[in-house]
Amino acid sequence: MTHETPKTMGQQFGRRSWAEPWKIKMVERLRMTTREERDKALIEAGLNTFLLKSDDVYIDLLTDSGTSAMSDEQWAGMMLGDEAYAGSRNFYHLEAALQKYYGYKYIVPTHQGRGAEHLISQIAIKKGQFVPGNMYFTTTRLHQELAGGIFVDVILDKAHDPNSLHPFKGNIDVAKLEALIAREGASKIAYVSLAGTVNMAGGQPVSMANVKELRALCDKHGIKLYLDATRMVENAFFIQEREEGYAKKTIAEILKEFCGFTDGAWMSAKKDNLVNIGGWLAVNDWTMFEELRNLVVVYEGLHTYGGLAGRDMEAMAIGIAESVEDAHIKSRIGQVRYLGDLLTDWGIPIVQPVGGHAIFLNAREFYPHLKQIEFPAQTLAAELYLDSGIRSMERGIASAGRDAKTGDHYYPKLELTRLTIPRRVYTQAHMDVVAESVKAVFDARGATRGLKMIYEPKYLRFFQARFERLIA
Ligand code: P71
Repeated sequence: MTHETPKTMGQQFGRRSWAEPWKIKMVERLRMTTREERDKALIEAGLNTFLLKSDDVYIDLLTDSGTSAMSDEQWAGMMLGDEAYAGSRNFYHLEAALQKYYGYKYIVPTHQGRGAEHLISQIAIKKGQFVPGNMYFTTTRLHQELAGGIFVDVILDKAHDPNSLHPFKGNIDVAKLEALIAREGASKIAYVSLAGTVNMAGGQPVSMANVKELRALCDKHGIKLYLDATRMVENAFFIQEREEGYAKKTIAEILKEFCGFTDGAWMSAKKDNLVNIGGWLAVNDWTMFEELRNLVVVYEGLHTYGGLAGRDMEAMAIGIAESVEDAHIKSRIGQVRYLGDLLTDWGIPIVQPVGGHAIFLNAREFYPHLKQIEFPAQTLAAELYLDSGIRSMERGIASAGRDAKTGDHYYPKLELTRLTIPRRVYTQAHMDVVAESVKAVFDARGATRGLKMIYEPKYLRFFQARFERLIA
């Protein structure tokens, strides 16, 4: 019998190991389930992972939204909530943190990202105007459409190719944007909607060079440039790593420089900002701020709380400062990459290069025998849950919805199943369990059949849609 010397992960990769820049003070126990229990739970959920009870989930990779572990300092901050209706001290802490790290002048808190999207869309879009953006995000596009806008995807073509290794696949194709402006005229453009690390493209970053070029183009035509800053801190990491001249700058410096090229931003603080609930809007223009501040009281709450408790704003202010620490972001993205490296090495098709917040399994290549209308990504999410109790999220045809005019399904090029990694929550051992489960489902792929949708809600259908297995 041969004995192999066990090796640490670092040794296997020929480098020194690194570890998370935190230690665990409190744990939340997880429940393991049997395959029979999961089979029953999955059928009850209409084969939709959004409809599973979290008690039936072992490792929850549905989303990185609101699922972060807060630090002891954030929890301490929760005790310092000033729950005054107006002028809460915590609002001023939040305002100061946003001014310091993102650099915008005026701040409006909201209950979460879509609250902010609603307000900015209502104010900045006139009916019939175009909203060019770097790929759609579900809630962002819906609010733009509800405000009468027409979303136009102007991201690089390469972003739609899961195998392209372009380092900044989130970039806007400036030629596409110029063509739109030339065709429609600048007055028909509501604003340019730029997202840092593009979620639906696989968490792909935007370069500093791209935002500079966009600034110049927008200035030339008098068009506003607004940023979806939801995962902009993660975007800053990729600039530091990949863009010339940024290796020695800190994440905080890069973040502020990037935001400085934009007119304002909206945010789902449930991601980068390390809180379980919250969002914000920030702009530099006083008139725009006045309008936002006025509308927030209609839909969210007074402009110094925007639907949040004082304690939520305090946790956010502290989370913002923690989120821009270089050690934090290195380990956060390092963990995502670790899982991606395992899967890549095993020949499992994933979106390359690995992005900031998740691994996106390429369900088209995973199940080449399934048609897109048989919901390959939804099928893969169901199979993964059944195998091991891991919950992932469909990001393909079900998420894309239907064309509002023709009523036809959108058939997105990307048909993906997302394994989203919450921040500071799971360990390397959890990632190993996830990788092995994906491999087991991959090895059994030939026998897997697709799904049909048997219930379809009108808005954001993927949340509550129900499916049935197709019988061979
Ligand atoms: C994610 C989410 C949460 C989500 C939203 C819709 C469907 C499924 C899951 C939310 C984002 C986001 C970006 C780039 C705005 C929002 C909305 N992402 N922009 O990825 O990723 O923020 O959820 O706080 O309202 O799981 P909100």
